[in-house]
Amino acid sequence: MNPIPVGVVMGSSSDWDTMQHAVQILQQFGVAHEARVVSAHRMPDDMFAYAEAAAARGLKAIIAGAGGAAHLPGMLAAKTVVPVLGVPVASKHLSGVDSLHSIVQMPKGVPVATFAIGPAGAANAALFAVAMLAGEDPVLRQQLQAFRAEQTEAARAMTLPPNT
Ligand code: RP5
Repeated sequence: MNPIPVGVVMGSSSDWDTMQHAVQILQQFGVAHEARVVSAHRMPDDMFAYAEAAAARGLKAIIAGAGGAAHLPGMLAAKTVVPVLGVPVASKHLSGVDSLHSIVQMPKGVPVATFAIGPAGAANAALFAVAMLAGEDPVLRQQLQAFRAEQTEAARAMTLPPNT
């Protein structure tokens, strides 16, 4: 496998609070990754270069987070056939609904797999990337199954306040 199968990119360092949750999951599963700021509207040439090189570099998935008029995931997807997993970052004025709509409403033909707004979406995008890689990696698949089993046990152990 390529030494770096997953790229995590975001439109601004201000997205890191959200996107770090994707990186944490990749670290937890021992999946090699890179994390970079690649702004669609402030670094359009860099964004195109990143997308154009992605397949040849062996990236298997690109997790892209952005907020507001969040065109980064869609524009990356327009320039590569490497699967793009989009994470809507919560924006100040519209709470990330703008980001979500910008990412999820891709016209037919150029898909972006879109996740929930905020940290849950970032973590789930990384878990999805892990699941993609696990298809050809039995050890990773076992790790993912163990992760799910832990969640199941944690939920079974949940208690409610007495007398409810
Ligand atoms: C987008 O604009 C970024 O993805 C970020 O969510 C938003 C605000 O960026 P900053 O003004 O904080 O750099 O491009």
